[in-house]
Amino acid sequence: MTNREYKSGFVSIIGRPNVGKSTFLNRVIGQKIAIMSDKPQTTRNKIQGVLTTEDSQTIFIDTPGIHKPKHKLGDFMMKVAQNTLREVDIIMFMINAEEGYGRGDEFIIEKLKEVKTPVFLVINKIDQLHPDQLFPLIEKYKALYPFKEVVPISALQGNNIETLLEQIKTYLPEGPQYYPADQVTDHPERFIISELVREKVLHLTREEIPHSVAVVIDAIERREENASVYVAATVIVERDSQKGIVIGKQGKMLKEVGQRARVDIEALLGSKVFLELWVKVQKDWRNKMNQLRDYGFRE
Ligand code: GDP
Ligand code: K
Ligand code: MG
Repeated sequence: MTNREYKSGFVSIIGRPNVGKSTFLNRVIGQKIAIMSDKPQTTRNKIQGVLTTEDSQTIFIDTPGIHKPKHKLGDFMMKVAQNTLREVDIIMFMINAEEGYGRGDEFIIEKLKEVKTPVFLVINKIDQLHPDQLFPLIEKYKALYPFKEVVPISALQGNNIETLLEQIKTYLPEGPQYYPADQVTDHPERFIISELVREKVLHLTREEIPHSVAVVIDAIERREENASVYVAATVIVERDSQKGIVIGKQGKMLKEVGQRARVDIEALLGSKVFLELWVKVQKDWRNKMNQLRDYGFRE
């Protein structure tokens, strides 16, 4: 494997609920799912899976706000969604062959018109369709948007998946292998939650806290008794003076950070959230994190 020929990049899978996004990912990735990234373009996005082959690595990412219209998502999430669509290498727009065009699709196609990223139309569940019905469906969608590729698949039965992966590869730029081939996921929401808290700290403290501030999620626990989620997080700064700023007078700043972050986390999880925040000074935090990462530690 020469580095020169290696291809890698990011693919955002969007589509209405139940079109088969998870089924597709499970088929393609199986257990080999990763969730953490240092790459600026993927922060604030949930990494759903990393597919590593001899000559390519495809990182599938979730785009909050595009396929979750049920939740009332804040400006932040919508901004995230739009930026994501701009920054990925390929957008996979998945539809359900059985259902045809629907209102959720209309919303998504409007968003697609605002970006230049190549878009694939992936028609899933073709096992449920008579072949005669496929062509009119393709024509219908082609009239709505200039898709770069149209690929009918069955994520459940595995039909045409290899073709789709080959097509994806042809659109990926040359690039490095970002992730070790064997990384597995832990809690998929962890990373977004830490970024939501971090964003509030940066926003509310303005320029006083450097961007290197880190947020580590200590716990995410579902509490069945009151249908809520308990989240504990630690804001890690590098100096005592920064700790004072983040906590604020009589804890006012930290309280404000917590309140704002909680609202966004509730929108993200679609559930009531209790958020507990701590602040810790840890000198040389960044270097230590980098060392830990070499051993496979994930934030
Ligand atoms: P998501 O909400 O987009 O992630 O959709 P899921 O992957 O959870 O799939 C929703 C339902 O569609 C599940 O019951 C899947 O088993 C089913 N499904 C997914 N792909 C296919 C397919 O190719 N054919 C058929 N017949 N069912 C599928
Ligand atoms: K890239
Ligand atoms: Mg799903």
